[in-house]
Amino acid sequence: MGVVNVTPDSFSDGGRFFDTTAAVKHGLELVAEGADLVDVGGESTRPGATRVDEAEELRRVIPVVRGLASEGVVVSVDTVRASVAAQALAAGAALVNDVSGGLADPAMIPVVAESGAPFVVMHWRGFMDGGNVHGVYEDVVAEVVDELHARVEAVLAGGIAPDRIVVDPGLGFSKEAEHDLALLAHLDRLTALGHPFLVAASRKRFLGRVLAGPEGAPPPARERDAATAAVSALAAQAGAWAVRVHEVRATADAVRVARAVEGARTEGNTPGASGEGAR
Ligand code: PMM
Repeated sequence: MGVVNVTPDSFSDGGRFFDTTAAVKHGLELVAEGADLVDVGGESTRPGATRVDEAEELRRVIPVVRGLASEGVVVSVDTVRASVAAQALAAGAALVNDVSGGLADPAMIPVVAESGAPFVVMHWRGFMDGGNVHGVYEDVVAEVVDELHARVEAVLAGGIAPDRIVVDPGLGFSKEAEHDLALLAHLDRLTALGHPFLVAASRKRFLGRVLAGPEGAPPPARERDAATAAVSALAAQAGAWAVRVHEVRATADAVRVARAVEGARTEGNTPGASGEGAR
């Protein structure tokens, strides 16, 4: 899953038309680099980001969704607003990615249920002025799995079919680096929920922390793509349904390698095991 963030800091030059054109072009490039779907979002959810109003989010997102869908791209819309999800689906989006798992807008689950589209349910503990609520955990893996389970129950009760649900641990959302790493170390526990899972580690703070080491300064976000691809390989090996990344090429390669290694495992390919191999 390649990311197209239609936010002023992503595509800052020129007017609105340029923004849309540049965003569509970028989405097509991500597909050419190996993305199977493109996630279009108009509201940054990063810590410190201010919320955009609904009209502005619609202006940013809908033309890009329409443009990419009309080119045959499988588009997911990254929004916590039901109205944006509904209009994006009408404009050709195939999937709704809600970082609040349906919590931010009570109209979201009915809208998605009605459409029959797949729904990404992320672990989320809420907005706070200028970011997300501070997460306190005793056992982050158990709590994230339990809270996701509760969200999945709510989503099912709201009429979204079980085979339309994807879960996501929500790396970096109300989580510190140690929490994100613990979640990545235990992705197998997510599979117990019985739904495919998505991992979105791309360029996130915890990777900056890992790369910086105990004393150093974290490298800027754009210098975290190799680290992101490493997470993509690990996530693919753990059976992820998708990885959400800004830079697709390295991740597409990482996923191919993980798949090839998995293929060698499942085919029971052990060259030389019959005694005719290397001497
Ligand atoms: N993270 C961001 C945005 N959308 N969607 C899902 N499903 N999971 C995530 O972890 C997630 C997301 C924030 O990342 P960005 O601002 O770097 O795109």
